[in-house]
Amino acid sequence: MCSTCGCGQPDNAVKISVPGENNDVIKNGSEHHDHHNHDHQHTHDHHQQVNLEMDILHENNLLAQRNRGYLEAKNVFAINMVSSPGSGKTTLLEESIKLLSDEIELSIIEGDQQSMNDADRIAATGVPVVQVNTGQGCHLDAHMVIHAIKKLPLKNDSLLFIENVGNLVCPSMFDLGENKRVVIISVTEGDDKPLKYPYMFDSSQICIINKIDLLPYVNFNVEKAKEYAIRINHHLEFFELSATTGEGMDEWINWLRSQVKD
Ligand SMILES: Nc1nc2c(ncn2[C@@H]2O[C@H](COP(=O)(O)OP(=O)(O)OP(=O)(O)O)[C@@H](O)[C@H]2O)c(=O)[nH]1
Ligand SMILES: [Mg+2]
Repeated sequence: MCSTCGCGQPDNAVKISVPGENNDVIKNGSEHHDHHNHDHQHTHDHHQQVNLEMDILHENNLLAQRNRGYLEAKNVFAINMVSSPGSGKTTLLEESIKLLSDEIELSIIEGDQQSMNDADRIAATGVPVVQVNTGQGCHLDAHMVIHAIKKLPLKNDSLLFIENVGNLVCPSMFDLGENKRVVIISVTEGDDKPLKYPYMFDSSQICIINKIDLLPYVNFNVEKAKEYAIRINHHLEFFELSATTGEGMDEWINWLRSQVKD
């Protein structure tokens, strides 16, 4: 959590950038960090820490509701993509963009601690993208998303993908105002991930098992992974796919189409 993992350090600056344009810096990512910093005593008092965590999450939830209302008014369907680093979020986005951008207006928010790498990859597809660099932060929050949305040409009746910072822990606690949270695990990570990081699976509605092209080479039991995930959250819907070979992509793309139409 923020106050214990250190991701909300007071000197942390969040950068919001569009490839090829000037960058904005927003202090701390959230106003609440500033506010709480006034009387920060560096105490390890448990109650104070719990209160701080509750305040941070409460403020985030209010801002997420504001995002949700804004997106709903524009009929924008927003997806928050969460996973550990390297499970294939950006690759899946690149491939989904190729298959969907002719029929649906798309825009992307990229979250990473540093670099414009993912935003540059998305910009190469021609779809509008904003990069949020969280600095020491290990998750996006609703306030960062408000700033990022302001930089996007967000069209009515469109689809917004938010690629969260690669991390299976902290992003689970931060509602961004999305319609659906999609957790991705790749077969190189081990099939026990749902049991070890249950909060992410509990707070998601969709689970994608990616890199199935590598199944012959790794020790990953798809049925076991699904069974573990269902133990945590029996509402989860699954897609098994390979973003690089295209296997299983049709089902995922058809699901996206159906969500935008609704
Ligand atoms: N074999 C295989 N490799 C994949 C697949 N999807 C992604 N990769 C590879 O996995 C690596 C990481 O992919 P990314 O798309 O950058 O992963 P990410 O989740 O966006 O990573 P972060 O943004 O750093 O968290 C790259 O080398 C991809 O080519 C897949 O379906 N199969
Ligand atoms: Mg990425």
